[in-house]
Amino acid sequence: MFNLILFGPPGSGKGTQSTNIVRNYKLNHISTGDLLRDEVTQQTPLGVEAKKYMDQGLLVPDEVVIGMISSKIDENPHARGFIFDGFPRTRAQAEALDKLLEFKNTQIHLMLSLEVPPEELVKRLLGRGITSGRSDDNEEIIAKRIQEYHNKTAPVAEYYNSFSKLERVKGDNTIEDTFRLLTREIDKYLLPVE
Ligand code: B4P
Repeated sequence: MFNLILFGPPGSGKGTQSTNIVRNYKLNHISTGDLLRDEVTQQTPLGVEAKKYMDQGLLVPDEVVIGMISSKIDENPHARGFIFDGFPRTRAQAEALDKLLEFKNTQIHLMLSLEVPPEELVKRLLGRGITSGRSDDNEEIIAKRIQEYHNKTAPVAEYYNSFSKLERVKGDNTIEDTFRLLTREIDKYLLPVE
């Protein structure tokens, strides 16, 4: 099993690149953003609670997100591996993920961090907001999300760096060029599936 974290600030292209990586390597995709938005759409109790945080650009509480991840891993016992997109976003989430994987006799093998300048992030997210209908893709909430990222999420990269699992990848090229840089790192661990 090969387990990858795709990391980076809001709008860095985690969701975009995950789609390409899943196609190439046949990993199971776990996006906490997508899972939470599904819960919101279905108006489940978890979704109603999560929406309060998401609409303000704040992180959803750790225990909510960790519970969701745990059941997704359990649903796919024969996966070739997982790509975690937008998770972990706090040190507590990272430690919980490590414990969950250890329990299954596996681990995180690699964290790829997409590096994109702040002005490009804002431009992309405002662009997406025009068509996505996402209530968090507006100027005020984008600023809040980037601030949350710097306060709570950026330290997670240092956590994995301390285990020599972090690789930083330039994320402000075209989607195709960024994908090539990512595959160069993944290919060191896993062959693409034809
Ligand atoms: P997410 O759904 O994870 O979304 P994101 O960080 O905003 O975007 P991403 O980096 O995936 O960017 P994308 O590829 O779409 O989080 C949303 C919210 O959910 C959070 O704010 C939080 O409230 C909550 N949440 C999620 N996970 C959580 C967790 N673990 N703990 C607590 N709360 C959690 O790209 C953005 C745009 O850029 C797109 O329009 C795309 O087309 C464009 N783009 C991408 N790459 C490009 C490139 N190379 N060039 C030009 N444009 C590009």
